[in-house]
Amino acid sequence: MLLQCLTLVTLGLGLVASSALPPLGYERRLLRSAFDKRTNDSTTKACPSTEAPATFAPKENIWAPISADDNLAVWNLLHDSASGLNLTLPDDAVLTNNYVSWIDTLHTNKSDAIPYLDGDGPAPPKYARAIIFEGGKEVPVSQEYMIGPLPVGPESTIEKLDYMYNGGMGGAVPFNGRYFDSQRSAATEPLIVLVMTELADITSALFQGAVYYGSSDERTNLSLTSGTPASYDGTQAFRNIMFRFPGPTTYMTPIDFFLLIDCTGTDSSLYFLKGIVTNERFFKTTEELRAAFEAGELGYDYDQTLDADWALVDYKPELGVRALEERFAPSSLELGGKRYKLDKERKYIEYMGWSFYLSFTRTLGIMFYDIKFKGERILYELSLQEATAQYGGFQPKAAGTVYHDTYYSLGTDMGVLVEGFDCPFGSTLWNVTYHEANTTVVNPEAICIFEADSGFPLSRHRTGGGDSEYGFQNLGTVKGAQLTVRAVATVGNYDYMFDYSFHVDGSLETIVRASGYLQSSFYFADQGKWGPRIQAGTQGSLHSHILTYKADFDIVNSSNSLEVSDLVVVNQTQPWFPELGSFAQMELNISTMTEEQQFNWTPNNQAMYCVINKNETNKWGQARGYRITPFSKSHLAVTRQHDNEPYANSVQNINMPFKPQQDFLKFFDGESIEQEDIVVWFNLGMHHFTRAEDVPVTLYTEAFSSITFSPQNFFDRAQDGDLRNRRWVVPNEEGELEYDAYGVELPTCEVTFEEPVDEILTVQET
Ligand SMILES: *[C@@H]1O[C@H](CO)[C@@H](O)[C@H](O)[C@H]1NC(C)=O
Ligand SMILES: *[C@@H]1O[C@H](CO)[C@@H](O)[C@H](O)[C@H]1NC(C)=O
Ligand SMILES: *[C@@H]1O[C@H](CO)[C@@H](O)[C@H](O)[C@H]1NC(C)=O
Ligand SMILES: *[C@@H]1O[C@H](CO)[C@@H](O)[C@H](O)[C@H]1NC(C)=O
Ligand SMILES: *[C@@H]1O[C@H](CO)[C@@H](O)[C@H](O)[C@H]1NC(C)=O
Ligand SMILES: *[C@@H]1O[C@H](CO)[C@@H](O)[C@H](O)[C@H]1NC(C)=O
Ligand SMILES: *[C@@H]1O[C@H](CO)[C@@H](O)[C@H](O)[C@H]1NC(C)=O
Ligand SMILES: *[C@@H]1O[C@H](CO)[C@@H](O)[C@H](O)[C@H]1NC(C)=O
Ligand SMILES: *[C@@H]1O[C@H](CO)[C@@H](O)[C@H](O)[C@H]1NC(C)=O
Ligand SMILES: *[C@@H]1O[C@H](CO)[C@@H](O)[C@H](O)[C@H]1NC(C)=O
Ligand SMILES: [Cu+2]
Repeated sequence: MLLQCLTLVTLGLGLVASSALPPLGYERRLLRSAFDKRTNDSTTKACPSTEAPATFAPKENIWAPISADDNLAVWNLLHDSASGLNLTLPDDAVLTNNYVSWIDTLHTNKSDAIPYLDGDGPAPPKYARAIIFEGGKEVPVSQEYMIGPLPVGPESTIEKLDYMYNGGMGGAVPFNGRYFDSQRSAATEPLIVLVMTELADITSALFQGAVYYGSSDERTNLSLTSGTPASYDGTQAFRNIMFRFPGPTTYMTPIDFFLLIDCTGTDSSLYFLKGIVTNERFFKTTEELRAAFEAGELGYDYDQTLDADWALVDYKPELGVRALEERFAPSSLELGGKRYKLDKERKYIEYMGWSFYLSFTRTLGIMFYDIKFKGERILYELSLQEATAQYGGFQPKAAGTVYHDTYYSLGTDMGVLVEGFDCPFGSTLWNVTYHEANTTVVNPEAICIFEADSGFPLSRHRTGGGDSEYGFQNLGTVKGAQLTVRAVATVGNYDYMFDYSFHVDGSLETIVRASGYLQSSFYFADQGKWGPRIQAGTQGSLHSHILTYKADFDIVNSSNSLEVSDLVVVNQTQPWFPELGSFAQMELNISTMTEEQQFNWTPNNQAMYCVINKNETNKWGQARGYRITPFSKSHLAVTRQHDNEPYANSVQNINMPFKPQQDFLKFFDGESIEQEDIVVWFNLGMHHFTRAEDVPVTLYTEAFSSITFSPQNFFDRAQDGDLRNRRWVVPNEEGELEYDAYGVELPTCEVTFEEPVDEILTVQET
């Protein structure tokens, strides 16, 4: 009967495969409507329900994003002439106006949140934050404000949001360091058009007829891009412009032509050309370039491809046929029904002893608060802080690029997920919402929540002996499963997949994976040290991804320490081994970190790092804690929690690397971290040694990194004894195996079709 369930699913998918363009969610609807047609007679049980059971969060979600109404009210308050901000609407704005860049949620201070969570008081007030570009000021700046309390009322104020920035200018950033928005791009366009028009005959001759007369000129068949930083300390601004062939795979079809322009200040008539790079040479002026061109010194042995489809992530039959590949791949199904509960309103989730609240901001994406296991707090907050990509190369774009994806509002790039492929069938899909000007944008189905089989048991043991032919007395095995919350942010070329997996044993895994297009460079045979050739004219540019996270541990409460258990080899003597004399043995050298610091994993993982609470011991007298276990490359830092140190980075830091608005290093001011409220900051990352297999896109199988927090003497024993999803197998007197399923049998169900199965198959083929 189970088979029928599975047959149905397979049929459903077959149907989709045969239709040209099934709408998103089609397969899910098919699955659900089929399940709904189930019968319920005495011989069958119900098929799994497709909705998660509801629960009710114990507290308000005080970290929830501000509502559409709040955003509109804040927008109107800022634009009211009484605010004194003298704002222009962004669509009408030029560099010398004041206008709103974005409005987002300002997170509640922990010192206000904890009394609410653990006490009976009212919820702390909510606030919004807004970045306003103040190009109309005497000294033009970008200034961030905090607006609240919300909802907007007579008590609400607009104040400078300075308290969380330690760079000396509070929430202000000089004009040159501010976000490079469309208004700034537009201001540089006339200079670019002037230079590129003058050089059109040269670009046309060198690059298959390609020219740039302006982004909206119909003769133009080059696209341009420039990265960050666009300033070093806010006293200057520049663009290192790279040109590419446009099209759906433009990231992979760069050409060898770069303009370096200075665009300091709000007066675009002062912007000037710093030089041109092509053919591995630097030309200070257009005249120098023209002289080299006319002397026949410029040219290539090969061209960039004009095929816009070669790197699309679609089916490429020319790669061959694999046996049985026409069959649908294995899929995870929740046969017993959903085992997690949701408070959809408050974005609160409960699963197998875990509970937590979900939050979201436009800059940081999904965030987690008040993570508890079996009723005890493990983490106050777990959130991404920054997604950095640092490039290397011999051309100005690659050599001069560091991306901070929070600058590009990474959260707004979290987009729709394809059920059954990006996330398992039956996943709960949640929308992401953020605000643009006075409107609220919904990215539908951008977060998925699912429980899946781990693919291996959580634990098992077979006790040998006994008389049966199986040769054991008993065998115990426990099913492994975890709940994952996932979102994928497509920040331009890259598709970062962020997973947070809550395991049934109380461990919590943070994983990041990267796919999407390489940011590539034009290929030169003598520049192999910055990456391999991946197409006739394309080099995959060498780069590293660094994903920084914040883990604000509260092991039971916020009096925590970081314990280091170092594996050391020590010479010792023992009276019971007189023949050995002095012999070497390993032992643990256990210490507690006393001061805030940044540190690296020890080579060969020879030290274990645990956040412990010395005031809480388990039954065996061990301090209760959570271990931090690395995978891949990651680095750590530990600081005291402060309300004015909520984030590791500022979204506008990228253009201020020499004079940061927010300097993470200043967090390390020698404060004690013993039995204090400590925050662990950690990096996940991958050095991307680019390869031909990054075409069409980087593969999630290779580009990933993760970290696990797991109980370390937090309990008195492993938290698998209370799981009934297990089998206890004992041979009986006849030598047959008897299974104890603890009442959790493989669910079975029966589905009847309104039409005979044959007819469905016919429908499928037409
Ligand atoms: C199916 O039938 C059983 C027993 O007859 C009953 O307990 C159960 O509630 C029914 N389920 C549904 C979904 O109708
Ligand atoms: C308001 O801003 C505009 C620029 O957008 C500026 O010209 C004008 O002087 C400002 N008014 C005041 C009162 O500051
Ligand atoms: C650019 O456009 C010109 C004029 O239409 C055409 O001759 C040339 O082939 C195009 N080049 C590229 C690279 O698209
Ligand atoms: C939002 O602002 C635009 C002007 O930019 C205005 O036309 C529109 O009515 C506003 N919408 C609301 C809901 O206030
Ligand atoms: C999610 O977004 C879709 C499309 O905008 C909308 O129809 C749906 O009601 C939203 N769901 C929730 C729970 O807000
Ligand atoms: C944490 O609990 C211990 C007792 O177990 C207490 O001494 C300590 O003050 C508490 N810390 C905080 C921050 O509440
Ligand atoms: C142990 O003693 C041996 C011989 O005395 C010496 O070579 C070795 O370095 C010592 N090892 C450690 C870990 O101190
Ligand atoms: C143990 O660690 C301390 C520093 O925390 C160090 O001084 C000491 O040498 C270490 N002991 C051994 C045997 O490595
Ligand atoms: C907490 O631990 C410290 C030592 O680590 C001890 O001095 C203090 O008495 C403990 N407090 C409680 C309430 O257990
Ligand atoms: C958070 O705490 C800081 C002090 O560290 C204070 O300046 C700020 O106003 C508080 N923010 C909110 C939203 O209450
Ligand atoms: Cu990469």
